[in-house]
Amino acid sequence: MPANLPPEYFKAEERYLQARTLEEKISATEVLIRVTPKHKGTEKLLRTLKRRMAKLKMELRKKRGRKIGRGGGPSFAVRKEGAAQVVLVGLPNSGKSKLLQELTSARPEVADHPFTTREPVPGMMEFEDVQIQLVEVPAIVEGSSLGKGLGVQPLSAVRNADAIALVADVSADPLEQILILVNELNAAGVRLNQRPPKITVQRRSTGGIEIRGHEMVEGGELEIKRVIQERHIHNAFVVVEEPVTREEVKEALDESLVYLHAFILLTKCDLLPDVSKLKSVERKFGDFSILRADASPAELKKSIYENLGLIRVYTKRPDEEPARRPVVLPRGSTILQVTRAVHKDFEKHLKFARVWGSAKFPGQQVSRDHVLQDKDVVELHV
Ligand SMILES: Nc1nc2c(ncn2[C@@H]2O[C@H](COP(=O)(O)OP(=O)(O)O)[C@@H](O)[C@H]2O)c(=O)[nH]1
Ligand SMILES: [Mg+2]
Repeated sequence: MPANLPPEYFKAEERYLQARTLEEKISATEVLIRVTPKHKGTEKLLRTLKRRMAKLKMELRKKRGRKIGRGGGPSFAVRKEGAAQVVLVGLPNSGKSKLLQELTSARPEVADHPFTTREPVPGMMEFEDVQIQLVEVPAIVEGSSLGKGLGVQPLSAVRNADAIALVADVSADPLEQILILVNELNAAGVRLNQRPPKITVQRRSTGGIEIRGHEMVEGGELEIKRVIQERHIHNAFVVVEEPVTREEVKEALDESLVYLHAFILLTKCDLLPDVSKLKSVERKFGDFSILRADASPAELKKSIYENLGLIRVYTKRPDEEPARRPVVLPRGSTILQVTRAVHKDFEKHLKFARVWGSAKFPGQQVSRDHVLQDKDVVELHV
């Protein structure tokens, strides 16, 4: 059976072949495993890749003399704890460690020499009754995606996050720093504050390629077919839901891309920023929230929490007090999602729910698709 390997596979293979360090080899192999389609024809290849990965990690462990990567998650990514993970990404000396110290109980070294932090450092930020994990990622420099500085390792540590804080020092040129960060992340397949083009590809085993909405593709049906076949996909049902350019078709089919929410966090505001430079950041990144690190810790924590697009819901049983710890869910979640989060079997048994907070009146009975707000209390009747 043919393996049907996508172009990202060959790109990653090229990266693997050119890798000079173990870290680079691991990162490339990670991508190879991720983008290899999972079917009978690739079983042997996947086995080989996984064996290679295990070997590389063992070598790295030996080299570092300790264990890396926990819980079988992607290497370099820090295992998530708390309601969400926010990674602090910035150039050397941008003030990442200092932020982590101020907002969490982690005690990373703060120093005025670059690359003090060489591995991701997690810390837990307490905001009211929610815990948000902040992770300082080793510094990124112009060319990180090509192996400069600490190489691609810091870039690969962000892929698993729920949000990215782009940390920029206002006493240097903040716009230039943010542009470098965005470019390097882009080159590593991380898209910020964007959504993937609305194209879905459902693979199937026979029937050729069927496309709905091909008139919305730049270059038409022939073009989209060409891109799909380039990926060695020969049987699929494809739906295009919005007008897309050639480039967007490629993006939509590139499984190695991740789409993350990002915001800007300006540091060293005490060093009298050049106002015109700050204005240029606002102009260029109007669709990013811009937070200042010189806000009080309480305000800063609140802004970070608000950037995550989460809501807290306190569930209760009839005639009992609401739970002290909230269930934390994405904004827009409904009664149904709360029910699932509480217990996977609850959904079938849910009779009705009452809501305090977002309901028209306290304790109103609502349907299972009622959209909840932060701090709602929900009484589940099962
Ligand atoms: N004046 C001033 N200096 C800061 C601030 N934050 C960090 N620094 C200094 O900048 C240098 C780098 O800080 P650090 O947090 O280690 O940066 P990192 O490399 O991004 O982790 C250190 O000398 C810090 O004392 C700040 O808000 N104001
Ligand atoms: Mg640091």
